[in-house]
Parts: sequence; structure tokens; C-alpha cells
Amino acid sequence: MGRVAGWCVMALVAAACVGGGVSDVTDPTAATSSTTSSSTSTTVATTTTTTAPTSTTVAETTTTTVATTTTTTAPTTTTTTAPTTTTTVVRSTTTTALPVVCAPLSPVPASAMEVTTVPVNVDGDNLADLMTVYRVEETWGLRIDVGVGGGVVEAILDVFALDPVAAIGGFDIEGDGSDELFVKVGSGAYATLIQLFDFKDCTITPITLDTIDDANDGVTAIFGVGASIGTVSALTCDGTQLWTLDANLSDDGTFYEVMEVPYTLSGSVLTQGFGDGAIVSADESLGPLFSCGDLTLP
Ligand SMILES: [Ca+2]
Ligand SMILES: [Ca+2]
Repeated sequence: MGRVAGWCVMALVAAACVGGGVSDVTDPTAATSSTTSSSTSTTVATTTTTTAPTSTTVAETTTTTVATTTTTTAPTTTTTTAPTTTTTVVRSTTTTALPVVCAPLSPVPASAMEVTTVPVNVDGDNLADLMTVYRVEETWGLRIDVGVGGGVVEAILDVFALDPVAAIGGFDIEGDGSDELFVKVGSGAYATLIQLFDFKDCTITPITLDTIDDANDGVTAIFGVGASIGTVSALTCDGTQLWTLDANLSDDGTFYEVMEVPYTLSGSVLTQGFGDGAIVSADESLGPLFSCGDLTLP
């Protein structure tokens, strides 16, 4: 109403200016016409104002919806993945650390001779266990003293050798967290014989073979390691498998015919795999004769 009044005033002034010296009769008529025009202008202005806010509201609604969708997706994906992985790792570690306690056993006999003792980790609990090899008269003994609770286990080797039998040490052949036992059970002119044993549930078991041709299935796993003129036999551990290498020098002495064979350990059985043959120059090194961690031959 204030604006309408203003228009009226302006109209009156304009009429006064335009009219100039018009008579009193003409003035009321001009004022009435101006009032009608101003009412029409007011209506148009109101319509324009109403339209603008409506457009703005639509735009804001659209923007808000997009933002909400993005926020919901991101946290859900991240949170679900992370905790699942972490939980699995923790449980595995806990299971491996369970201690193994075996029945007590009397000490190594006082009459034992040629005693060798080395630290091993037969049960995966990382508490030092001991492997001892000794001889009483003509029998060689192999025993494990488990670190937890002083429990001990004893087994008797079924091998008798004129050369001293001796403990070599423990190495985890297949990577399950527990050492297998390496024992020197004899030696020839150029080779050292290594027998392998498995320790599980307070029992020492000789490891046996499962060969491709089935000819030596069930045979005790004893490997010869050494080198003579023209022949090399090596044993290697790679953390998951055991490998034998046998090399023979050619007649002209220029190259070796080399055969490497993998063995996969499961429980107390070594399963033979298919070998790889190669020709190697006699000038090249065939690698170490025995390589299973830090173990060295006695
Ligand atoms: Ca232990
Ligand atoms: Ca093992």
C-alpha cells in the first residue's frame, strides 16, 4: 500500500508537470488514470519475485541428494574389509604358539659316548628344544628335550655306522613353523649320509619317500652329499621344498650333466617331483653341497 501511495504521488507530480497550466477540472481525471496504471505495474513485479525462489529451491534439493549418496558408499566399504583381515592373522599366530609338553624321560645314560647336542625348534613355540645323538655300546640314540616343562622324548636309530653318527641340526623343510631333524648317519669315501626325522605329538618318526616310479616308496629318507672327481651330490632347502642335485662330468671333462629333483614334505613323507635336467660347463660352480639354513655338516 505504501508503494501504491508513492506511485500515486509520482503520478500526480508527473501529471502536474505534463499538464502544466491545465484547469482544475482536468486534474482529478488525470489522477484517476494514473492510479489504475500503477496497480497494473505492481501485479507484474509480484509475479517475478515468486518465480525466482522456486528455481533456487529445486537446485538445492538436487545437490543435497548427490552428496548423501557419496558419503554412504565410502565408509561402508572401508570398514568391512579392514577388521576381517586383521582378525585372521591374530588367530593364526595364537594357534602356532601353543606349547607342547611331553612325558618326562630319564637323562642321557652315563655310559653314553660320542654325544652331540644342538638346539632345534621342533614344536614351533620358539622355546629352545634340544636334539641329542649318542651311542651306548652299538646302538645310537636320538632324543629331543622339549623346551616347555622339561618334557623329553627318545627314539633309537635303526642305523648302525662305523663312522660316528651325529646331530646336524633342525631346519623347517616345508615352512610349517616346526623344524625337521637332520642327522648324520654315516659317510662313505666322498659322501656324508643325512637322514631326516619328523617330530610331532611327542613322537620322532623317520621321514620316508614317495617316489614317482613307486620303486622306493616307504624307503627311509637318507641323502648322500659330497663330491668326488666327476661326481657331485648336493642337498638344498628353499624354505618350502627339499632339492637334490646330482651332477656327472662328461667323458671329455668339459661339462656336467645335472639333474635337480624337488621333494615336497607332508607329515613324515617326502614326495618326489619331476626333475629338471641341464648341461653346465665344468668351469661353473654347481653351488654348495649342503644348504639348509645355517646347518653345517659335522
Ligand atoms: Ca620348542
Ligand atoms: Ca616343518
